[in-house]
Amino acid sequence: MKVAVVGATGMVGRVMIKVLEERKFPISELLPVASKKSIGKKVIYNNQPYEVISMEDAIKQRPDIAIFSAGGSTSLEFAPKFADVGTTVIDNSSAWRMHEGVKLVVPEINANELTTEDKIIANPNCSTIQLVMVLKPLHDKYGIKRCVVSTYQSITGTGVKAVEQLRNELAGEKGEMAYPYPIHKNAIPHCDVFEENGYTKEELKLTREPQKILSDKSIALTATAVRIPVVGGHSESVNLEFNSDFDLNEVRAILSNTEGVKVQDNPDVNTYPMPIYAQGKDDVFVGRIRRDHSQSNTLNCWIVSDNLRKGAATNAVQIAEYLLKNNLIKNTSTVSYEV
Ligand code: 11C
Repeated sequence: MKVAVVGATGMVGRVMIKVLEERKFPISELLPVASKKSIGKKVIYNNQPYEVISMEDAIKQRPDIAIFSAGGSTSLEFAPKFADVGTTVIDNSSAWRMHEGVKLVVPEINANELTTEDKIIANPNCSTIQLVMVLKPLHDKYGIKRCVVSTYQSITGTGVKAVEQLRNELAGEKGEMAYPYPIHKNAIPHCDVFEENGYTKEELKLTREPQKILSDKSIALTATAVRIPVVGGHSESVNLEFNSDFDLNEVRAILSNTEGVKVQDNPDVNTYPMPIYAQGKDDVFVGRIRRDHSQSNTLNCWIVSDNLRKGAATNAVQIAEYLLKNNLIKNTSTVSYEV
């Protein structure tokens, strides 16, 4: 496979190249792509340096797959151009996720929807992916009526600039601010931009994307997204109301048997998921599983995952692996995408 990684020098792009290498994705040619200021820089893949090239040069080379992590406007402009030359695009931005005709895929849940016609495939938001990995098996069993989620999100979700901001604050130095306030010793209830309805875009992703991935618009979701000074992953406090009652041990058993999910839940010995231990891992960790006694059929839990891996790079590479395994990559295109 000839694979382009668009946004190769960014925070997700670098993890993407590492995950492609770790999972031994069969790459005959790697095309690292980045913005003009990074052209000519080198990225390391399998101990070899690869020169960063421009978007135009990558399109000319008609890669089989292009994995985008370069922001929404870049994806909106360039994903259709790759699709036009027959490349299958896996896009990490929010640009295409809610487009009709673009699949929003978490491989463990809905990769079976993919066909050779899908030339732009959307990777969900990081906080959505870890949420739906837990929601899906419980929805299948008990039917989720309502989900209330509050997030505690890693600064790596914002990118290099936010990591720099925290570093500067810790060193007592001045520098560029990724957030409108200090992040050290703080919790900022503001991830992504505010919409007119008072919610942030991140909160709206968390309410809309799960319905699309689970193909069920009847699930009611509401979210509050908060940025905290943490780097290992996103954490989520989740309250789930089901259509039917459940047994706590059965819930633990269902989640323990779910591929990609690990239960860490033993309060007697202080066992629960935490971002410091989720960092660098591909699983979604769930714990603090307990009944909400304030109303019937309701459960509380705590979900943690590395937002740069399962929340971004790993999920995208798993999509690529599924396409390859099921012979769904054909380097021709009859589909056109309208922005
Ligand atoms: C965050 N979830 O942590 C975001 C980062 O829509 O893919 C990814 C933004 C997106 O702020």
